[in-house]
Amino acid sequence: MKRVLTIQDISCLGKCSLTIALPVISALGCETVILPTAVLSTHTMFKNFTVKDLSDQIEPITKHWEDECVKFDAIYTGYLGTVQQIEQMKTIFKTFRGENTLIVVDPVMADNGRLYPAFDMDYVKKNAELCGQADIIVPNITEAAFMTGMEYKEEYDEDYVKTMLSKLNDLGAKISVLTGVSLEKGKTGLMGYDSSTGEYFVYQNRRIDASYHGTGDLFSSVFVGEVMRGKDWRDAMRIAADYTAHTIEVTLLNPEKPWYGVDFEATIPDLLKME
Ligand code: PXL
Repeated sequence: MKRVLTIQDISCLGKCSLTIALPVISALGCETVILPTAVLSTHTMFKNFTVKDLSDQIEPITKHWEDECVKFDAIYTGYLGTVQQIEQMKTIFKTFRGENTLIVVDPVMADNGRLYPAFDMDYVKKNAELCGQADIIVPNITEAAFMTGMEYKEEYDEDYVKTMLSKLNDLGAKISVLTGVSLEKGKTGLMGYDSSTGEYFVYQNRRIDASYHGTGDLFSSVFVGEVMRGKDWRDAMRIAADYTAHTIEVTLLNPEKPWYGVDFEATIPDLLKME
């Protein structure tokens, strides 16, 4: 069985980061090892959330794993809290990166043209450095604009996305995938670039006019799980995009109208059948 280490916060209520990554990657048949970077009462879109930073636990926990000679097939990082934690990720990559360990960095820090609360340009710079150490990065357009210094645009053409991918590639990851890329009216999806082949990959899906928290984490978790199941990265991306869109549609039908996260629990059985 593949073993995946995922490093992100736990938002106790809110359906994002580890409360998505753990069930989803496990459902895809991987042993999922978690390293929580902080415990929050809810994600940061709620008001008055509490935060307990766990930076001081990262070193002793990983030291114990090192002593136990633990190996990982993949390491996937998501929302981190501080510049110091990004530095800690670099050490973890160095310590646990085996010949075949896939490192996926989702530089979660911004959306819709804006940084999330508590992040600044220093954090952006450090995240760009961390991306440089990954095999695959999956920023959205906002995160990529911040990391590359490009202007954030809501309307753009393929050339804008290609330039952004080329600048992302300069950060140093092997494969860069931009999420939330809309190249046709009524569609959205992704565009990726593989530096080892010079190939682009585009996938466009129906655009759903709804935005929920945690859908980026859902996308990345499915992607990591599917790659671990043996899928090519392009197929894994397509499945992750289709599944995320399907889950948003199912959530929109929920008469309780959940606002803070999607009903991925209802769609996991569908995920397991997707090809
Ligand atoms: O889904 C990304 C995410 C993860 N963790 C926390 C967040 C967010 C987005 O805002 O607040 C704590």
